Amino acid sequence: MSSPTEVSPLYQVLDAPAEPGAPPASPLPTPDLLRLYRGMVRIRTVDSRMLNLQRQGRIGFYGTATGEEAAVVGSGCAFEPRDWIFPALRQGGIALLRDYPLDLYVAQCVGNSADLLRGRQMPCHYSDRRIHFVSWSSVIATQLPHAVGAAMAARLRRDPVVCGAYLGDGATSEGDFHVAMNFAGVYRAPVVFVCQNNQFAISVPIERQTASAGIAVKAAAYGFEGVRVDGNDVLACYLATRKAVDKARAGGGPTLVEAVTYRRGGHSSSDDPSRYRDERVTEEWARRDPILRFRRWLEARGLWNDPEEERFQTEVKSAVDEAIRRVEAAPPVDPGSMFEDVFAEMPAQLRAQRREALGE
Ligand SMILES: Cc1ncc(C[n+]2csc(CCOP(=O)(O)OP(=O)(O)O)c2C)c(N)n1
Repeated sequence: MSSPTEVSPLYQVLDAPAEPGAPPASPLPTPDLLRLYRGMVRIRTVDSRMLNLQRQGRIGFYGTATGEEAAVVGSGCAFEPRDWIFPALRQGGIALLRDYPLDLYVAQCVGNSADLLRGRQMPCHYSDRRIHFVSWSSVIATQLPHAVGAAMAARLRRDPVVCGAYLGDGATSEGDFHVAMNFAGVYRAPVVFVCQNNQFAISVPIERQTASAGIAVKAAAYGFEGVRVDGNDVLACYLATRKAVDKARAGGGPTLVEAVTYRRGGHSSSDDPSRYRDERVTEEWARRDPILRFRRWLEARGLWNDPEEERFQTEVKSAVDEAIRRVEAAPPVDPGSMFEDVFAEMPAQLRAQRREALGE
């Protein structure tokens, strides 16, 4: 049982000592291991390209998951396609794991007529019911009661669906976090909360965010289990979340998974973290890079090598470049479309506003 003053040990798999005399066991079949690795490389490549687009003024905003890819991809792969994901800012990589077309991912950030959301959302607010991925609202933690509500609805319909409720450490200071945790605990909702504790909420460090010993311990107050995981260990993130998802699906109620990691970049493209933190700490975390760590693990087992790496990197880079080229060739959103999609039949005053706006 975790204590409120003592941080519980991290669950780790990549660096866990092998059983004496036993051959190194693999916790997953090779295609699953490679899916995790490729998923992490893909999101790092996409993030870096999208941040460049922002710097060049081609998109307005972007938030990367750099250094947090194991938490995103490890937990994201633990849910099944029928499960619903309620992300926060840094989980766009889960949409890509669900085979979301890169064109739609890029188009959401560009916000032109190729965008499914018709340019109405900020970048990094992907949403598509076909992949069971619900846009967050920008307002921190509001997605958590939504996730619990959707999980309850699924249970009432006897639909064996689990909801993934994603949050950052800063979201734990919001009322919505506590409302969602309490409701989930009381009704044993089939939901898994995944907190990417990247140590910062913009400039506010975790020590100023909570007086408890980490985040996972908070679950105890709501009557369910919290687990503290090495968030830079993709296998630990996968296995801990998978266990929680299986438990939720079997009627065992919610779990809070805390993936302890570090936000290596700025909060978003609008932030300069060197203004408020010691970047030597960032360099230390870079040495625990989740992608390199897993690559070494795979290479030691003969499952990955330099030529494979080069081939995959080239493939992803050219796929992203192609997607950007196609999306940027699309025309802007039709201004008249801003009056659509709220009312089944447009009321008279809206029709008048539309005529005025379009000069008709
Ligand atoms: C209710 C609310 N308060 C403040 C903000 C401004 N804001 C945007 S992101 C952010 C920090 C979020 O930190 P965290 O939850 O740790 O997630 P991270 O971005 O670090 O992944 C804040 C305070 C907001 N969007 N909504």
